[in-house]
Amino acid sequence: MQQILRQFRFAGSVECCEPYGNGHVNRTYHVVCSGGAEYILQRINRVAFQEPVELMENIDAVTRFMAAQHGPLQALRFIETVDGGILAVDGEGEYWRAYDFVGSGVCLESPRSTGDFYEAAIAFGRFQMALSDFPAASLHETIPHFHDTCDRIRQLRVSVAADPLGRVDGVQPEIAFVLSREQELGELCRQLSAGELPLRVTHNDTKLNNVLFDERTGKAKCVLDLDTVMPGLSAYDFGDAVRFGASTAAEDEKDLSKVEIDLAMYEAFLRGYLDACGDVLTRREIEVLPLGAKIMTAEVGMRFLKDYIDGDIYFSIHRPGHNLDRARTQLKLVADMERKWDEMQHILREVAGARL
Ligand code: ADP
Ligand code: GN1
Ligand code: MG
Repeated sequence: MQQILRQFRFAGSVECCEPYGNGHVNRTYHVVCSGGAEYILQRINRVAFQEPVELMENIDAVTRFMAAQHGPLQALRFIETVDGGILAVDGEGEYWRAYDFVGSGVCLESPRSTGDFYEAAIAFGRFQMALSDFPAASLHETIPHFHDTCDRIRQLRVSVAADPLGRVDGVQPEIAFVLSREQELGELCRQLSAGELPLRVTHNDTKLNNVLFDERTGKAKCVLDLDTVMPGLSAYDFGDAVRFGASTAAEDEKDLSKVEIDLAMYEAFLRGYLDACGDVLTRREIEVLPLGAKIMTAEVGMRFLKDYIDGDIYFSIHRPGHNLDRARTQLKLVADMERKWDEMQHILREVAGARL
């Protein structure tokens, strides 16, 4: 670790460097220096991100673009390395980066109130608006086919066929749940390829803990975790946020009876998202927002399931069966959305009003 810490131009000598946050993909540390300067240091996950240089080019360009706008969201800022770059490589060939620590802030694992979730929606909606003129063609695809749900189903089938650890027998109901919905889960891919939905520059990983709230005002202050900023659909950002933040239980809850979609949270996010970016969304984009919630939830469910079958290669796990527990909560949420589908549509019509 010392070897990595020495490679960044931190203000002062490093006094403390400790694991930080609840991300599933990168390895994150909080660094405190003499004099009080604080940083986030991250080891980039090479299973997820095969082209770290391109990944960093994306984030660097996006954060600079946002900083130049002086908008309400604070832009992340990379710390330079001693040789003037933004990436450091350790003795094992792992890639590291550092950011200014955004202070006086808090990341939430679940909204404390509908007000929190409304604020998160404002942040992701504003984030999308801030990037509406960003040159999308200059962005690298950091994870090819990231939200291509049809391809995710194909990948699940490949893992099921390979069954490297003999885990498939134990997850037949979960596999059947996904495959029996294949047609509907492919709906956003189909509408995108048919040109019925516009590609925008989206965040693509809109978990609540990727927003930092100002501790004092309770307003969203900064959007974090820009690894997957790429051309995408508004329904991806809306849907992924709802699947995480509008669940009544944690993403890895073992007791599935506790897992439901909270319609008050869904409504709060819908209001915030439309307040922030509703004026630019097409009618069709607004119509498919509930479908986005269902498809993104099923998609993450099948990704957790695939990773469980593969032997827990992609997502960090903290206990045996962790990815299976996560997969099950997501599929339970999908089932609950199906039960509440008419209400979800009704809330959409109420909130969107004349926009539909
Ligand atoms: P992962 O891709 O693994 O989810 P993130 O970039 O989301 O990694 O970082 C993990 C956590 O670290 C975030 O949820 C947040 O709590 C914290 N974090 C990340 N960047 C910053 C930052 N610049 N300032 C303050 N906290 C941060
Ligand atoms: C990962 O990196 P993190 O923890 O914010 C994943 C998302 C999943 C999420 C599930 C790059 O998000 O796609 O929805 O876990 N990020 C990547 O919790 O794969
Ligand atoms: Mg994250």
